[in-house]
Amino acid sequence: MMQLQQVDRRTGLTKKEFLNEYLHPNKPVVFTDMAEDWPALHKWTVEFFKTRYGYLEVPVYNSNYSKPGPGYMTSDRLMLFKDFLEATENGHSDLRLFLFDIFDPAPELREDFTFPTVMRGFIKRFPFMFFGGEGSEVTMHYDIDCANVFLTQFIGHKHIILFPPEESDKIYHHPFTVKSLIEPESPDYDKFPALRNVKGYETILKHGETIFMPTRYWHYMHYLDFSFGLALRSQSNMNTRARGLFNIGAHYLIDKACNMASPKRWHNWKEARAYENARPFEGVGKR
Ligand SMILES: O=C(O)CCC(=O)C(=O)O
Ligand SMILES: [Fe+2]
Repeated sequence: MMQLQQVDRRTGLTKKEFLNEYLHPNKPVVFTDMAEDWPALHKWTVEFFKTRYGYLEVPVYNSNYSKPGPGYMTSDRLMLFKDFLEATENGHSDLRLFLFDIFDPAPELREDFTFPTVMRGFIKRFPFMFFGGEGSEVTMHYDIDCANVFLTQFIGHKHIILFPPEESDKIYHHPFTVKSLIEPESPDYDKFPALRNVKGYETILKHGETIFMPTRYWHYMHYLDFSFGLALRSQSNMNTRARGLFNIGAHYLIDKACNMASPKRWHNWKEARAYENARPFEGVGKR
């Protein structure tokens, strides 16, 4: 059956330890204290965002984001930030704010955190925020730009499941996309037999903790409470940078265009390909 090992949790991790034990071997880790000196940790509350930035119009997403059809990979609608926060902070709303660049309209918020010093190559122009209500899910994907991600958690808890890039076939990577078909919290081994042989990681991320997800790592997130996160991204080298650009160009455009032309057929074709790629991994470990 699917094997999930707990992500290491480290306090006081030095740069040297991080490079040797995590960045170079491409292994995830939770830093318990990377953000401990950030003003953001205490300052960024729901009230703070509502009163200071409630007037912003934000593009919100719901769970149609990953389903084939007109809602595919597009934002649902615009809302006032204040209304979005009201809808999600206590309720059961599947609305999410994804890759939210609040720092464009509110550059002063950049003073409230610092970029990690454990590696170089941070893309300082694009810190992003993610917001979601209790119960909302971010389906299994990897980040199209192939960056390393340092995601710091605020307020509530998030269950995170990760798979390394070399496990892509076993989790039914949907070709021409950065998506997988599986629901990792309730794996369906009849539908996806190769899943029995997959190995990954999991953790529950808490307020103030930062998870490092190496380049091209698959990630799934389940908001156990209302929470938000700040994602800081870095590019390790020219290779991953080039790969990211290729992904954005080829995959994204082809996928969008084919979904537009014939959503059902394109979805089915990708699904068939994902099954074919997983077939070699179905046998091993079967009971
Ligand atoms: O926290 C989230 O809602 C999603 C985070 C994510 O996918 C990312 O940081 O790449
Ligand atoms: Fe992501």
